Amino acid sequence: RPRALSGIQPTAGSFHLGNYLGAIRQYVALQETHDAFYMVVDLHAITVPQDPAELRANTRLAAAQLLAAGLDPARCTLFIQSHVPEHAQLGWVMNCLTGFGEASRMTQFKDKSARHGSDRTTVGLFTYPILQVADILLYQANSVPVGEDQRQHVELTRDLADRFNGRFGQTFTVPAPHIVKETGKIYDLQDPTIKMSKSASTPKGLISLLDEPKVSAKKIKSAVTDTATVIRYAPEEKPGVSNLLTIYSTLTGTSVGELEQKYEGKGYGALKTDLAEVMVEWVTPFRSRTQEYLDDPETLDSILAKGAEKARAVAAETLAQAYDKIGFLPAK
Ligand code: AQP
Repeated sequence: RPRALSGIQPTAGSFHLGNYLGAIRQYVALQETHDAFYMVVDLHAITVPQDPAELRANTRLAAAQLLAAGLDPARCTLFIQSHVPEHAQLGWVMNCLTGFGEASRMTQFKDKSARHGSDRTTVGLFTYPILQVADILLYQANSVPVGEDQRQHVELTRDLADRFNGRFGQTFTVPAPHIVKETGKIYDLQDPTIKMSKSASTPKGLISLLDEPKVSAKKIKSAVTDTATVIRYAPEEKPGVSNLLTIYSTLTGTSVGELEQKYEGKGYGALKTDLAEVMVEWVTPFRSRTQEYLDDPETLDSILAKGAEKARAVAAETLAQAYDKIGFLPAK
């Protein structure tokens, strides 16, 4: 089986609809076809300040949500990044292969550091894409399910894998991004020209999956559309309606074409009311499943312990090969 690897930050508490449709749904799908490794990336979380107690709670909460969304520990390996020290170790190696200018071109860093203010931006935030390179290469991943915003980081991973292999001999699998065209970028409900994002979106623009369902329903109903009334998928011309159609179509498995037909001659209000209901039906069981995992921390921790053990076996082997190729003297 080909390998898949991806990670998600525990920082916001609740995942948002963009995380789910852009990434987590693909994690669930790929566990059927791939030897899949998924992790909660707590090392990435500390690139911005974190309260220790909150970080610990949010890490468990993130794992609980991934299980609630459909990850099955019998079908995939779910673990916490800091439980596998090889990530930081290979991360250092990758830092030493990356050009400063090359790292400076990462647009996510530019966006995020602009948001935090340059005096509060850490070196960790600058180098986090390089840690991500190590995350992926440690598992010899073929496929990396992510949203569109992560494409550049997977490209960097490919470049560094090629560079290492070229310099030291074949060691790493060169991975490809797995980005679903339709849902690779879910947009903010209030400003459908920007992506839905935990740090850039306003509360009204962001659907947090663990919010009260009626809060999410209200946000759908007050989503920004345009002044016309025709329900048609046209991302350039009608970004708001098109975003709602994408969300509706993905959550229900109805094609966008069928939805356009269903709402022909009806106003935006009808579409939003129905989508609000679809959303409530989706988040209600998701919230209760998440709570069930949180109520049983022993089961959750044991899933994560087994996951870390499996992940570590793979990561340690890859790291040992890389260390050997580099010329590090083996510890006796
Ligand atoms: N709006 C989105 N549409 C599609 N996919 C998205 N992802 C994030 N936003 C969207 C994907 O979710 C995965 C996990 O993201 P992350 O934990 O790395 O967090 P992030 O990218 O930092 O998420 P945010 O909300 O976008 O955070 P900020 O505001 O800090 O930048 C990734 O695969 C991502 O592509």
